[in-house]
Amino acid sequence: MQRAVIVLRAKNVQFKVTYIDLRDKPDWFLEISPHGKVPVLVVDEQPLFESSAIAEYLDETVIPQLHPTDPMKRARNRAWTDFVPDFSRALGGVSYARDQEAMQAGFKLARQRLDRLEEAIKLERGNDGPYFNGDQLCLVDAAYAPFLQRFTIVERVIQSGLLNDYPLIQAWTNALLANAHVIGSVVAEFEEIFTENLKRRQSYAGTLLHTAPADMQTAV
Ligand SMILES: N[C@@H](CCC(=O)N[C@@H](CS)C(=O)NCC(=O)O)C(=O)O
Repeated sequence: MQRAVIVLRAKNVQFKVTYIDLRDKPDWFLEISPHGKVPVLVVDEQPLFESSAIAEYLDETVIPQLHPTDPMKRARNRAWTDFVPDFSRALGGVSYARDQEAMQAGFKLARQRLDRLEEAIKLERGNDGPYFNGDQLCLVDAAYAPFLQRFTIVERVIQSGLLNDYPLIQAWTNALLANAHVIGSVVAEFEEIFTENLKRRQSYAGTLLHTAPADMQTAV
């Protein structure tokens, strides 16, 4: 969902967001979302699902092109975008670990995935960034931003210093979180909603949080 919004914003497309309560999905949504998942992009009454398919469709139909123009570079960008589910699951293993022991195991896997990504940035980029390909936000950036943003919130709570060993990813994360399209891709109270979710999911990180408003639900 957030990836699609970042891409729509980066392309200056007019759009309307409808948030779905994923614990109580409306019938109209289930009719247009084959797997009952967000995001769904409706274009001229035709629904499109899957973040990557939506991002690719937007990149083919609306300027500015966010993928690199060189076919080899573009393919490698797609390959690194395909790494996002593995990467986000690993960070989730830290964020949603139920206790300290599980969190330690989470760090181990997260480090393996962060090693891969840090190396990729080093090899792929050949410039100072700060984004994945250089000084312009691209589709790979839009794919990783939501997970790096969530992990940054978790990190403020757990203060593990995990990203200190990954200077390229840390600098990339800082640039993404300062980007107006990324900032505007979530609701203003996103951090409260996300931290409330950490608590609701009984994560160890959630237990480190103190007071927070009750009964908030995420729709992102
Ligand atoms: N591969 C899909 C994954 C989408 C996905 O897992 N969406 C989650 C929220 S981030 C969802 O809608 N979950 C609701 C459910 O599975 O019932 C994509 O990238 O679009």
